[in-house]
Amino acid sequence: MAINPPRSPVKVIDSHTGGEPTRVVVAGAPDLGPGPLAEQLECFRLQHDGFRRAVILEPRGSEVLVGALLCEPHAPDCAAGVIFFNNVGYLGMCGHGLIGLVATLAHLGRISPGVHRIDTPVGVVEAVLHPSGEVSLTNVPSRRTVRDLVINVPGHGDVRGDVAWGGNWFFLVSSPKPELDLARLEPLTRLARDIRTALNTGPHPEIDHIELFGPGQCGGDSRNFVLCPGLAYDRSPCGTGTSAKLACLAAEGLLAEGAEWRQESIVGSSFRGAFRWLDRDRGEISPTISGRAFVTGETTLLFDPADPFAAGIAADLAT
Ligand code: PYC
Repeated sequence: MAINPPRSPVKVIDSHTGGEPTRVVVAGAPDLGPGPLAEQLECFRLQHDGFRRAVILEPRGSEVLVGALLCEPHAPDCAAGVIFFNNVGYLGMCGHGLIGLVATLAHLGRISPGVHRIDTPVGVVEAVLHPSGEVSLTNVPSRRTVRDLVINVPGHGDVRGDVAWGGNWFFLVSSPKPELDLARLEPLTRLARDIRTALNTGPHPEIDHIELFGPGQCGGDSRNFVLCPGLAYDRSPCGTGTSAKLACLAAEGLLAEGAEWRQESIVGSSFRGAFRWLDRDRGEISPTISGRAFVTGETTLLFDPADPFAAGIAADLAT
């Protein structure tokens, strides 16, 4: 695996969606070829992982950032292709990141209000950029795969929840329901991390996001705390996590097709969600998530060959 940092400048545009940052690489990215996005992701992972690390890890980035590499779309009629990445690897899809990407393309004057198809490694996502700046994305088909799983989590006892796909794999915890307050980030992170370890070392190695729920506190139907793969928590309500939530609500008959669901994040930001049935028998839905992103900066990242931290700071890079 190649972990050399880039040598040339890399232009990025930063934004946040409901408080969660996205860093879109707009120039200086490696060429991943014209193949399907899943193939381009493999090329990125195997040949250019040093690029991911240098752009997203400290000291140029942080574990909170999600990166978005603009690439050649492969599916027909797409305005762009995108591969999302973070401090520990790659994401199939990213809802807040897709909204950030659309806001960034609008900021660059590359798209205007209307419908835009975006190619991702897990399928095509359709985004509507509204004249107000709000973005509604129709995510990849989502579904609940396991209902009411009970798992013993050392130090916490029995934990119950559903497994669902919303573009990433989620465990949506129904019990316990801890108090979701920003002042409690440490115990919430510990609980979610321990749940993930129990799932990953047991029956569900694929699950990389854990979603805890409580009552809405700012007018939403529900508040969540989402633990991301690299142990940061999502400041936004998590677009793929909200898609997974909609799949569970649909399967359980708790939300009608077309009805609105307001999902709040732990920082109090919110996404509006709704779904359309694709296949009731398979529990497959098409979720739509709406939110807004704001551009926060335009930066040129520089990589001095003499910089001992040009490749980023990570345990496996320590000297
Ligand atoms: O919005 O889907 C999302 C997301 C995934 C990880 C962080 N945000």
